[in-house]
Amino acid sequence: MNTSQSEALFARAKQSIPGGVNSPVRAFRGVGGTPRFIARGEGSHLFDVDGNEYIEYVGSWGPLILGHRPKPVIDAIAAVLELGTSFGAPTARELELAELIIDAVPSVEMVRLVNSGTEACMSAIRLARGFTGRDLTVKFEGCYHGHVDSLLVKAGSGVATLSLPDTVGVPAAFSETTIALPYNDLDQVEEAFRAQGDRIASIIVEPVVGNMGCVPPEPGFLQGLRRVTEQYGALLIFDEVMTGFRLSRGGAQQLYGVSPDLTTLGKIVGAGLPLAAYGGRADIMSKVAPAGPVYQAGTLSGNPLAVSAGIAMLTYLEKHPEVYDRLEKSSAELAACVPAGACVNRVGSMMTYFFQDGSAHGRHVRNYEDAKRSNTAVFSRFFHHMLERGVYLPPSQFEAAFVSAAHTPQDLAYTAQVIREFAANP
Ligand code: HOZ
Repeated sequence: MNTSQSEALFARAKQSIPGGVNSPVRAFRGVGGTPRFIARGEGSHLFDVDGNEYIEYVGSWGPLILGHRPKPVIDAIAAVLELGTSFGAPTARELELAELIIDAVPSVEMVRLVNSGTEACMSAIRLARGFTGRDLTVKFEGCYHGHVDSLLVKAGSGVATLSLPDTVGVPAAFSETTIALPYNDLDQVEEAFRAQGDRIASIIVEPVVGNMGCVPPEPGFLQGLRRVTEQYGALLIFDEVMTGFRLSRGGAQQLYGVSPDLTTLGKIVGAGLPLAAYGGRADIMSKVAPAGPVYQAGTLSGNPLAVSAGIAMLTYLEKHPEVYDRLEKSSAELAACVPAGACVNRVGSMMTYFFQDGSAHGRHVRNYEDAKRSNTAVFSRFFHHMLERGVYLPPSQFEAAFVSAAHTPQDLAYTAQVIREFAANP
């Protein structure tokens, strides 16, 4: 495969952009080699600057549930371009998107639009502190809630991929407001609350983790978090940036039947444009400025292009519930094909092949400790085997792959064939 253009661009990019990329995992540090510079996307396919074509399972890290350039989204953006790109004043479209979110996500009664998942999570934990008058946040090891200072403690995603110490540049005073516990371990949550429950403002959790690879909640875990937070008067925040509108129209909270106090959304809600949101109980959201005293603002919040894309996406998903059946079927087909030396975790259209030493079968990755036991050298070889054969997966063992409604039976059959060709030989 000729990658000379990507190589030249990457060498040049490293001179002017830290590490040559605008978000760390893109640099391929977790797998080695040269990141592909992308020229364009169409449906489930990516085309790089050297003219190579890939069936892809990154989907811009989650937003592209309908694949690249779905017509309703592209048409909506094009129509708004004629009207202006930013006003810094309210628009009717923002209200329309807010109402679509409230209609779809069971626990959300009021919502505030922001620009990124990081912003949404940062704002949600601040709001929880303001509402409860407490300072501490419980998070789980290997979960990633954006690059919020206090939430980088034991973080997944790029922090896990690069094995970075998670507190460089973060004052100890910020990290000390975070209690990091193992995912899927309710006993430790109960112990933490017994010790300092009167100081804990919230638990923030990815209800299905995507940022240490895909790790599902064990039966009773999310329900347990709901019970403990209620018992101690803390808030439960579901970070549904990845799972929102993906695992069902109402997200993981609808799938598992657990109602958080606050929810953060991103990715699909903006249909591939920079848009995110946080929302939840009206009595809590009413504390956000200017309705209340918890400050949060943004020049581009509710940006017309992003909002129009979000409306088009959410309207499409509302009118086409069969998308979720299709995603389930396609994803199950793919997950049935496990590469040599790996085991698979999947919930709906989120999945990860974990390369665990020894036999694949019967192993379960249920938390960050388990995920870290993966053989990243074998994962890298698998990743490059797939890439060379034209299948583009997330370039890290600690990220979830996403199936889209644009993946065709031919895409899936080809992907399965290439997976089968991989011989682990660790
Ligand atoms: N942290 C994102 C995935 N969990 C990666 C974002 C990007 O590199 O675009």
